[in-house]
Amino acid sequence: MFKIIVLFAVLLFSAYIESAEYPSHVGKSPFSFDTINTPSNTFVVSDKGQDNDVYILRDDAKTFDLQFSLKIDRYVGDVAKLKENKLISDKFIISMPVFDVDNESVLQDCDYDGELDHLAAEIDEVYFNGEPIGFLSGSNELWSENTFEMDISKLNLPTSPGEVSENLVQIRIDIGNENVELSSGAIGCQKWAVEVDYVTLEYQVADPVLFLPGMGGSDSAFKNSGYIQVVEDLGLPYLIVEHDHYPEKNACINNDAGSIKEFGGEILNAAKEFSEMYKNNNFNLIAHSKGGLDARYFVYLTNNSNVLVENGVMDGSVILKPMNVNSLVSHGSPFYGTILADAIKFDQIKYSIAPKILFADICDITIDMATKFSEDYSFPSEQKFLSISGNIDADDNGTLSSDEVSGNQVNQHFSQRMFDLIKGVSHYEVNYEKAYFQSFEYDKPIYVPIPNSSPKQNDSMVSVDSASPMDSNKNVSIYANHGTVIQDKAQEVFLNEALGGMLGWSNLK
Ligand SMILES: [Ca+2]
Ligand SMILES: [Ca+2]
Ligand SMILES: [Ca+2]
Ligand SMILES: [Ca+2]
Repeated sequence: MFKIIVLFAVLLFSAYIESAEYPSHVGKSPFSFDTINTPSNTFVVSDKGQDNDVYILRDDAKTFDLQFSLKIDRYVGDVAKLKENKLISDKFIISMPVFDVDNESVLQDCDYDGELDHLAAEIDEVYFNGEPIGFLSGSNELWSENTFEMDISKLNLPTSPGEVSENLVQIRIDIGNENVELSSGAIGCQKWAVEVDYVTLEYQVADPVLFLPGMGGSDSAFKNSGYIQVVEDLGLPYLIVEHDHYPEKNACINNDAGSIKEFGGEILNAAKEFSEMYKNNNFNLIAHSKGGLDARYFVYLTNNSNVLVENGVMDGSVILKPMNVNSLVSHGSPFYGTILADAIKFDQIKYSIAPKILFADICDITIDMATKFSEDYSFPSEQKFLSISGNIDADDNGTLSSDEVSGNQVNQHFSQRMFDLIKGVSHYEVNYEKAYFQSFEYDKPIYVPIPNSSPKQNDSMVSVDSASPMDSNKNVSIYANHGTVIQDKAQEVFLNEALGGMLGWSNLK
């Protein structure tokens, strides 16, 4: 019985080892690489190659005595643009723990002729991608960390998604004694040996962007707004996560925020597919309208289901890292719903059938549903969240001019009606009165609009309050309607916060 338990324990333990996210450290140095950082596509490690962990002398038959291959599979974007925008580190760092770099010259009879020879101290020359970059330093019989800082332009990064680039660190051992003249007239002495446990290289870069459209899921709003171009100009890879179909569940019947969960799950699938190609695990999100609610659910999924994606290669093994969201920028997102959806759901406005058919998810942004959803799936404070809200009535005169509605999804007449509704009505109360259908008695709902205590600013579809949730780190309100809330003014706010502001996209170590 005891043996069986032990066997099970061994099986469980080995299963655990196999599910590790990167190969564990092998080698004698006291500084394991994962005490510095976890291996990934930006912290690349060579630990177990044929030249790792061997204590060897110079081999005169070889140009390089030691060679370490560091592979990068991540496509970071347009490096020149990233550099210009400070979204990639200017430098990268090569590090390696090395054993026994002897600093002192010695007198020793290397050619065994009975006469001492003057031998140089240990000089081990390091090369990166064929170029000499310096010498190892350390002490007799001790491990020492060696680091070399280099310009990012020297790093071989993949130039397209799917490519794997290679970087070579090579070392020539004991070159000071390669051509030393010995007392017998012979040339060269193999005096000093050295050992390298592992080699790492580290750089920092900002994360790709997922654009999350609002209801209808079309990519056209983001494309027409110029937002895509702004991100392209930063040099970052991106994807517009379109959804070209209606939600499977009709939110107006199910009442369970099902469409938000459905589209949140679709964002996760799209993100996984993107990661497979780009080998990134972190994302920045830019959402319009209901996309902000979908984003909440996607963030919840990544934080709670440990989705592992391929994130680098290490000595031939794939490194896995959990998918994660770095930041969210929302634009006119109805986090606490919109009275417009309530009015449509309760048939309190003309033509309410059409939007219910066109957008089967409209009822998930009713005030009660969206508010409960935003509370249930609150955004973690350690992830950055910028909310941008729109106020359509730029001159505050209560009347929407053609300028104010320009770029909105609906015409001036509808914009004004929706603006007035959101401005004036807080919510609907439902009373029931007895009614008859043929001879059946039933309770007929009567919806009573309850006015706002004070007029609510809005973008004609979503109020400023609803688009400025309690759990965002910062809210900025701009003069814009629901269509233009992703245009130039919003893009300017976004850029300020991404490059040096609270979103921290350029906070590279
Ligand atoms: Ca000699
Ligand atoms: Ca040595
Ligand atoms: Ca090693
Ligand atoms: Ca006005």
